[in-house]
Amino acid sequence: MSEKQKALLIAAYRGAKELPTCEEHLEELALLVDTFGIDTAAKFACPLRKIDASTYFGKGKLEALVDVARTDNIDIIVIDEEINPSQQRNLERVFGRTVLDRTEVILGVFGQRARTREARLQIELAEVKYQIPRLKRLWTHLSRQAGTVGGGGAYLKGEGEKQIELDRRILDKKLDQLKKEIEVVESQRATQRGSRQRSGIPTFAIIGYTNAGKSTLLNALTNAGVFTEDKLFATLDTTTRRFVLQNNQEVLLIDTVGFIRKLPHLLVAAFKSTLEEALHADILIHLIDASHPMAEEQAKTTFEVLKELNAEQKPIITVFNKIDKEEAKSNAMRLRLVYPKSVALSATQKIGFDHLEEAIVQEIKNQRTQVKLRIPQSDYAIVSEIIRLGKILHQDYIDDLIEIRAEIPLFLSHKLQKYQ
Ligand SMILES: Nc1nc2c(ncn2[C@@H]2O[C@H](COP(=O)(O)OP(=O)(O)OP(=O)(O)O)[C@@H](O)[C@H]2O)c(=O)[nH]1
Ligand SMILES: [Mg+2]
Repeated sequence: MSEKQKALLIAAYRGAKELPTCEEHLEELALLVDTFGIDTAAKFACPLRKIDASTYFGKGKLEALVDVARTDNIDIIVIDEEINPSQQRNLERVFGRTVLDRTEVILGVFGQRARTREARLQIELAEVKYQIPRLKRLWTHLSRQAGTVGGGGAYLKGEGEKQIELDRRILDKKLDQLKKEIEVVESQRATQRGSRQRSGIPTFAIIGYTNAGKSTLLNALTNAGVFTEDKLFATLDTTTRRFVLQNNQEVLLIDTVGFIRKLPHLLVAAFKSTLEEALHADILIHLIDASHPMAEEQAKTTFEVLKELNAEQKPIITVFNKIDKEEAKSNAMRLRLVYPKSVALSATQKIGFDHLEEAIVQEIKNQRTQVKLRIPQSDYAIVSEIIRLGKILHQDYIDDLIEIRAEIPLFLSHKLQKYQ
């Protein structure tokens, strides 16, 4: 059995005021790295005034970091910043160790955890896209390994270039192939979604930062049996369950993949596809871990990702979770200033579920849609209900039918389906 690799985590901060945040970010990176299967041996918050074009960190700082790596017997360096391929290569040379950046770790975690075929394809696509500009680095790795076995990195320069060219062609081909496969899976899913939408049941997607408790909430409400754990990205695939409210109204709840700060652009596309389902929901339930010291930043991140996915206009129910925890009490007060209309609950203790249901019922009432109906004059009672609850935009009489175009609450449109 090989022992777990030991990592040194590095995050940068600009001014002293940023230091506490930087330390929180290192905590989160440690969780990510742990999820990936690497031990954290040391964490380093590194002051950074100016980014060095070739090695990201300046010379003086790097010397200190290399020292840490040596004395702590570090195997891998993990950097919480976006470093470009050549900086990464240069850093590996300076450290004499593998240097991973945040994107690579997140990709790795996703790769390990993706279960459905579509999620796997999306991650593979992101991986290939990540690798292409880094072929040179991969090749450096290989020659270093070869050097330790065979003697002196036996490749000639020209051969390396040729190999990179070859690899690039292989990856390009793979890229095309993956894109094609994804297209097929996506069109299949669009068909499934179509049939669900026609069923007309209001859908709610539970979204939020990773580890907020989304799956726990879905399980508590519906016995969905979704896997949950105190690590990041426990969920990568969406799960949909029926949920019957106390007033017997049926809704669909969707559990989704969690968001994270500095989500690599490469992965936004992968997210987008696994989140399609959720993005088509009528209403979003934004779950915030109110006990987390970075709850506000996490909520902000969620909105940023929503924006990137063009879904920030959806109606949102804001929910503070984990209020059973002591830390949540003081945080909740601060959060409430930012999100005055919110529901507080505990998914594990099943406290506050009534309030969530009320908010759900209210949102269903608020939902509106435009419909075109043909109603027999004998059913005139329905027309007066439409007038009472909605807004008639146009009406016409054809024989003994009334033809109406109206804006009505969504719940009513389900009731009127037979007239559409
Ligand atoms: N104390 C407390 N812990 C909770 C509560 N809700 C969830 N948790 C814990 O928080 C951790 C994460 O829960 P998950 O349901 O996996 O979180 P998630 O949002 O689905 O996370 P990802 O799928 O990774 O995005 C688990 O260890 C849960 O037991 C709560 O109300 N109170
Ligand atoms: Mg989950």
